[in-house]
Amino acid sequence: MRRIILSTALILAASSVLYADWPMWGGTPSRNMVSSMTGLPTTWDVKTGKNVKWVAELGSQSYGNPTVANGVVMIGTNNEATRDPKQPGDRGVLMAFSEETGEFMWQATFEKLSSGRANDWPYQGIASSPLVMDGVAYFTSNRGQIIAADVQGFHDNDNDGPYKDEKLTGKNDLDIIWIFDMMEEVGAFPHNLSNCSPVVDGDLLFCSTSNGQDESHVNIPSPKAPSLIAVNRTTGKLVWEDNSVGDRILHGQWSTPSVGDIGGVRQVVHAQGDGWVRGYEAQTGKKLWEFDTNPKESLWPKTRNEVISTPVIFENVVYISNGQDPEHGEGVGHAYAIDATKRGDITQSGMIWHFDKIRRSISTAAIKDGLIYLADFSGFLHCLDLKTGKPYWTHDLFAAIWGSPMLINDKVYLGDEDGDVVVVEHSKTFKLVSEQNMGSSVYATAVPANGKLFIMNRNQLYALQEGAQLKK
Ligand SMILES: [Ca+2]
Ligand SMILES: [Ca+2]
Repeated sequence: MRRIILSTALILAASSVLYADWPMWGGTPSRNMVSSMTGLPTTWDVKTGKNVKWVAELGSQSYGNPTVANGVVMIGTNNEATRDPKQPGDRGVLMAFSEETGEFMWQATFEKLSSGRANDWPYQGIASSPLVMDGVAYFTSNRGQIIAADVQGFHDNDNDGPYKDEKLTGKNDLDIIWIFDMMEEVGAFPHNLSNCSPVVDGDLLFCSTSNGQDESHVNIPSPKAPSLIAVNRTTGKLVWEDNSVGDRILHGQWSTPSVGDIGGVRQVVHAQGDGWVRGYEAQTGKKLWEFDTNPKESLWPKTRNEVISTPVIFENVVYISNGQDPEHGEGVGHAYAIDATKRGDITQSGMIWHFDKIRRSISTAAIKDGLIYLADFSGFLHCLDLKTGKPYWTHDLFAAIWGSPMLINDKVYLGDEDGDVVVVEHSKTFKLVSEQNMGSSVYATAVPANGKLFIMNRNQLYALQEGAQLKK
């Protein structure tokens, strides 16, 4: 495997850049949906091919978000594009493409769990975005496993280990380094689908177990299983686990953890199945604080929410919105700025602001220049003052929003269920730059990498580049 130092990409990302990878969900461990990349297209046309560099065919439903690193684009989807007849039927699939050409490189396929929709919803595929570090891609399979795999697969003519028991070792197959099975090792019972996009601090990799209810939506089969685990990223062995939630899981656990320095302490921050957000000392797992994102009088499932969006860490403050599974439809939501230097139950003491004009949200925040962008499942994009939470403007996209606003240089990109992607000015005053349709629902977040913009719809991945023209 090729060893590439991640810190290079992070240093580049700090200033205005043309070239930087997007090596994880959110680009960096703090998960702030921003990039200083310049020169990306603000208009394109998938029908005429204007500013389209390449397009790759995915399965029929794609909920993983692209990761771009080491010249490879990885993306989670299902197996309806069956690329290998030896791996037929409904499976979770991670596909890897050449970043430059869009050429298919390799895929990981995982058969569905025999327990069915309770743990592994039919046709939903892999919903994790890989984290790439030192040439290794870490992601969660639909079978509740954390997988460490070689980004170059078998293209390097080397079966990387310790895991060497791959049944398929062709050029298009997955080269596994280790597997941590969260269902076997820590007894997790993922509700509907495991989806965590891992994050790393030092030697530790953090992942949500997606532990939740069974199909009765009452019973929690594994109340003693952790919500959050830390494993050694080299060996794949468990280092610490936390189960602050216990039997209070409202539904599932689909939020993904973030890492950052808060008040001089390296913290991993995770939103959990009881609707609380918790901060831990990253290396030890010691719980430092917890914050309830629901008003005390709220009632599940009408007004009380779980948290599906990812916490964003920015200058000692954690920003989070709550919401529910899209299947539950629209409803009231809440967004908060939380002072994560406080300790204990900080629901009162740590609340900097509370924005209750947001609806249920599964989107993650973008923060820059004293502004915060939030989106909700009812189709609204909100621009607020970062310090006070006071709204500057709200824009109605007229369709459900699953993805997150992505702020690239001075433009905000956001897609919706109708397949429209809007581009708006990064400004206290609303100004629409453009709107283009991608041909089918856009559930993912636009991803900037190395002068290109990656946008996926349900079944296709587009690489957009200024001046490119896709031949039709
Ligand atoms: Ca290899
Ligand atoms: Ca291997």
